[in-house]
Amino acid sequence: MTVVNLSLSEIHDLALEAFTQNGCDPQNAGALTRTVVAAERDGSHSHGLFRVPGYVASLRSGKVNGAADPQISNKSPVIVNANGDDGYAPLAIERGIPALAKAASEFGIAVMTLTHTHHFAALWPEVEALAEQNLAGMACVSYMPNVAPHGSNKPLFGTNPLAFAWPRKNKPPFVFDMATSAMAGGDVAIAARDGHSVPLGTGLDENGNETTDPAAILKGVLLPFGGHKGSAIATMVELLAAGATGERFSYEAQDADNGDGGPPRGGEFFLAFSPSLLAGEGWEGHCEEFFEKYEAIPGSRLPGARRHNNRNDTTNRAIDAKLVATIQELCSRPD
Ligand code: NDP
Ligand code: PYC
Repeated sequence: MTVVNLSLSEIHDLALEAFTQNGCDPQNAGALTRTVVAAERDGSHSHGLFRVPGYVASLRSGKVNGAADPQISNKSPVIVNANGDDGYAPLAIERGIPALAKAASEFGIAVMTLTHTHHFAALWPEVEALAEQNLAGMACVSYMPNVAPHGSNKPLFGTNPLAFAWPRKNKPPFVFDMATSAMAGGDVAIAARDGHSVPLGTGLDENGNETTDPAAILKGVLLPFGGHKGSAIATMVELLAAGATGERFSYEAQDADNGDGGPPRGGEFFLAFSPSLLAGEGWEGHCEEFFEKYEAIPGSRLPGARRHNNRNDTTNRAIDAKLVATIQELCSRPD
């Protein structure tokens, strides 16, 4: 693969231009660009610039509202709704998190439903934003069916990520953010693009046979991580992201989607709670003892540590040259 080396500021300018030239107003373009730059900064490669062509496709098709004006309201003191006005998720999330954090800090626990949005990004930015307010946060989102329930070869679930963050004093939070498929769809697509194989167990080809060929899996189906256990968690994500928000299950999202390659409309579920109010005084030190024990175990590392370490790297990022050329082309809007 040929790469070009771009600074984070060049990545910012490239993404911002692509969004602005394709119908995003400054607020939506700004929020989307922040997620793309954060992903490239942290090394979340399948959810940074790689997603820009998909974002642009849905702006051009008119499926996603580039001038969305998300509205935040309370259904009860501890239930916040962020209605995204059919735009991309990042602006609605940025507007909704302060209301969710305020409710969870005051009452100990709160939820937020995100509706009328299109989610195409990693989830760690939203749970880390809660941890920055000294709250624990959980978020999950469904997609379109490309993952088969355990024991079958018929897609029903999206890759349905689940993210969780726990605040730590003067340290980056503990964070995990994972697809509930054996591999995120974006990583399978990148492996196919780069001609790499994937581990057996990632997915099945269109005849239902196990394969290490990512291109064959993209025509077939992904498998949940961890067999029946991952399948159960993927089901929970469908129920939280669609059942509990009133938004679309993955199969409903696909039925309503125009197939432009960008993300369908769907929901996201957030839970935030205050360890300080739940556990009381001394909770931080108590948890630090646990983290110290964890990190002292040879061979272990905390989820999130790779990304947080990448944040200290201020050097240029190596980006696929073909992807950069594609995005540069997308910056000129067709007549
Ligand atoms: P990974 O399998 O790469 O990582 C999952 C989690 O495990 C991360 O928190 C990671 O931390 C941690 N981890 C990885 N290796 C280790 C290790 N050796 N020891 C301890 N922890 C480890 O993520 P996925 O491929 O499953 O998901 C990638 C992204 O795709 C996520 O950000 C997800 O939100 C996004 N996604 C978004 C979707 C959407 O619909 N919007 C759908 C599906 C996925 P670290 O990051 O520090 O390596
Ligand atoms: O990587 O599976 C994925 C994905 C779906 C939507 C955004 N990312």
